[in-house]
Amino acid sequence: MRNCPDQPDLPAEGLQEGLVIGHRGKGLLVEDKNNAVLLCHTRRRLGLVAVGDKVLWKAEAGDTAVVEQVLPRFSSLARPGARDKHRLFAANIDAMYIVSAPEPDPDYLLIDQCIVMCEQNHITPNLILNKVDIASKQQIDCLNQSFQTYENIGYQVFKTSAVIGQGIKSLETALNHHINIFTGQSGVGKSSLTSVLLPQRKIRIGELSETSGHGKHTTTAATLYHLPTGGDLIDSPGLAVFGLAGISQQQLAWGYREFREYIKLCRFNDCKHHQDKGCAVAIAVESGKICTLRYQRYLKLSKRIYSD
Ligand SMILES: Nc1nc2c(ncn2[C@@H]2O[C@H](COP(=O)(O)OP(=O)(O)OP(=O)(O)O)[C@@H](O)[C@H]2O)c(=O)[nH]1
Ligand SMILES: [Mg+2]
Ligand SMILES: [Zn+2]
Repeated sequence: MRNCPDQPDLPAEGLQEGLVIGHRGKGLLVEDKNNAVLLCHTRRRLGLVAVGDKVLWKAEAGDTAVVEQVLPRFSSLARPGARDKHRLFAANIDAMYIVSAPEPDPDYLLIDQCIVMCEQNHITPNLILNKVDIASKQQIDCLNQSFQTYENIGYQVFKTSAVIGQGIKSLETALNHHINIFTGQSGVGKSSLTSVLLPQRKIRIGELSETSGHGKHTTTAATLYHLPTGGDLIDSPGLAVFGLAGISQQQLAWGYREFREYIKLCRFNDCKHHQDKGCAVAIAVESGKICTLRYQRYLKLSKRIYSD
């Protein structure tokens, strides 16, 4: 049964609100109002659905349930998929925590891509440097310097260890009452941190491959958990590249927040901030007001995505 057009806010008969907390094969795990989890299938016409989506579902004959409608989202994250189709990654998130570790080596290009996607989608990006327990003094000095760049432009950095519990309290406080997602490379400890924050849940954690030091993609699908202190946390599979699904050159530059005050001073409106004449961003880099490494990564992404 359809909604009555005069009462668009009332769900049609038999429809109930639910929250998508995970995927199972082609089905969706939907939590109902009483926190019971149902396995639902979806209508073909439904379009993209992601973890974090609020949906309307209804029971069907024979103990099955179907998702009929996706409710409007306040934010969404997409990744490029096969044949240029975007894959929805998560919905209704307000904060992202990009997790890195001393091992595997941090991928700053990936961090920057995640930040750009957040800036574009009104999601607050934060950084976590996990596994501080295994870093040597020399490694820590070097990592501190790299992460300081992000703190200098206003992003919060949490230094944690899922093994010895360092930094977990302040992370927990920051996550409180928000809808958060952990992203980052495979093997950095997203699921381990999730597990420490949700001690009552059993979450699969991977072993680092001894030869490469890289993870093995232990987490294969995003899952939403309710935090005991309030708010939600989505643990997601490891990323190699985030991709910048559907964003323009201007949006990419805007996603580098420290460029913004200079972008408006560039001589040309359509400045790409490469080697353009009168580019205020490039001048700010030369005079040390913008971190050269961040700028170089911007150039790399920009040329990769928009090479004419
Ligand atoms: N020493 C140390 N090891 C850690 C820490 N956090 C995680 N690990 C280890 O790192 C490995 C990978 O941890 P996971 O939590 O599975 O990593 P992940 O980011 O969820 O990986 P994917 O699911 O593949 O994306 C496991 O062997 C963990 O025990 C930490 O703080 N310190
Ligand atoms: Mg994992
Ligand atoms: Zn410019």
